[in-house]
Amino acid sequence: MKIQRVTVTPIAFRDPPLLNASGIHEPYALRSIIEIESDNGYIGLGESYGDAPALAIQQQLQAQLIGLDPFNLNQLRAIVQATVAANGTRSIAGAELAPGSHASKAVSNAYSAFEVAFLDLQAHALNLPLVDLLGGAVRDEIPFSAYLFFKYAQHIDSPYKPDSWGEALDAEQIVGQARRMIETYGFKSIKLKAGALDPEHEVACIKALKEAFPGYPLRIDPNANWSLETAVRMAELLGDDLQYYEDPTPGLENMAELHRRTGLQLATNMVVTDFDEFRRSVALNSVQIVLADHHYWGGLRDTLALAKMCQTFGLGVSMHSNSHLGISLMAMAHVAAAVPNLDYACDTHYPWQEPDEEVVKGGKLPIVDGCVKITRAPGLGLELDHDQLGKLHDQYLSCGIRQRDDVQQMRRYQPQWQTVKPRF
Ligand code: GKR
Ligand code: MG
Repeated sequence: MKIQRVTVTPIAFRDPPLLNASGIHEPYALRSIIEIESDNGYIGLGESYGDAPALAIQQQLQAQLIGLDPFNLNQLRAIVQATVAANGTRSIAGAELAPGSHASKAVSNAYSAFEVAFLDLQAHALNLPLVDLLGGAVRDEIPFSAYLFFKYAQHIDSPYKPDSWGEALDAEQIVGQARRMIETYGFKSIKLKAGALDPEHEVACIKALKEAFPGYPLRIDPNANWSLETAVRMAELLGDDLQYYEDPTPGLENMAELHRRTGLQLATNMVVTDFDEFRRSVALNSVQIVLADHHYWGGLRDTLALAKMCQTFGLGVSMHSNSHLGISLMAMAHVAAAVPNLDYACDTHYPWQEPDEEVVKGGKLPIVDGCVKITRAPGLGLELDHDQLGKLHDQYLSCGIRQRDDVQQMRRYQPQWQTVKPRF
């Protein structure tokens, strides 16, 4: 079996005005959709970062993959490494909240983008679900958490009508957002994206969530926007309210010190983002839970390797997300299905994407009782809707955004906005 067609299509979809440590989401989020076809007619799908640097590498790789055996993942990796090396690396300002766009992750994110499509193609050819190529499913229902954001009601100079979620800035609005997420999707745990407003206010919102949803595991994620002292102070206020404390403060050393001082379980998608950081984190005991993300950890098989390392060193494992569509969700679900030590519900931004903006046939994938179910259908079990793909590609062409920039977007609201880390 040989690869005879590779298509990389950048798309843009509507994204709500969600607040975070850097600033605010732009009106459109970018992704790339990858289609690989074999000479015997099978198709494999992938979804990855659509930001300009990531996209440029994916597009450079397209032609080089023609003629390759889709089972030869080592050759794929070698081609990706050689292509990235030939390009040199550029450091990208402000990419820390979209780690896949960071220059240091160029190989792992480009490899991952195609690895998922290669595995999907392999699984189609073998008439097996993709998870069977990852060792088989230890579960077929993968739990996700309700991922809450502070948000404005609409984007400044919005190019489209406001989303249906409305403003969420105070505790009552955040509880309302959680209630709608839980009623619609059945989530059993809650994560609050923090680092955007005053820390005491964000902690008060956690308290309100605790009161409104007794027994629900809670997490707060300020994306390293709190100093060590602020993180310690907030830990005192939080007491034992949290299931885990996600990236409150920057750096492996600060996280280690915070754990020493508070004893709280710390999780991260910021200080452990590759195997070298993993090694340093273990030496310092910086984090107790690693949030994996196959998009920048080097694909589904490297995510399994990460999970194994977590098990070896007694760390918990779960999953991080960025704004994404259904191919990514299903890839996350298949790898999560194969991780025996998946200890926590995974993150997903999926509820924030609009129902008319999915690129897979059948529209948005269901999340029921807080879980995504994987089936015995071949591969990821998905097919592309080419009309939808074309529509979202046109939107990419017309939206003008080529690289996520939450800082610049925030300057449209507050012209003096600076990148200060930590801000609080
Ligand atoms: O979408 O604003 C966002 C998040 O802050 C995202 O960029 C983070 O990468 O969800 C992520 C996280 O858990 O840190
Ligand atoms: Mg995080």
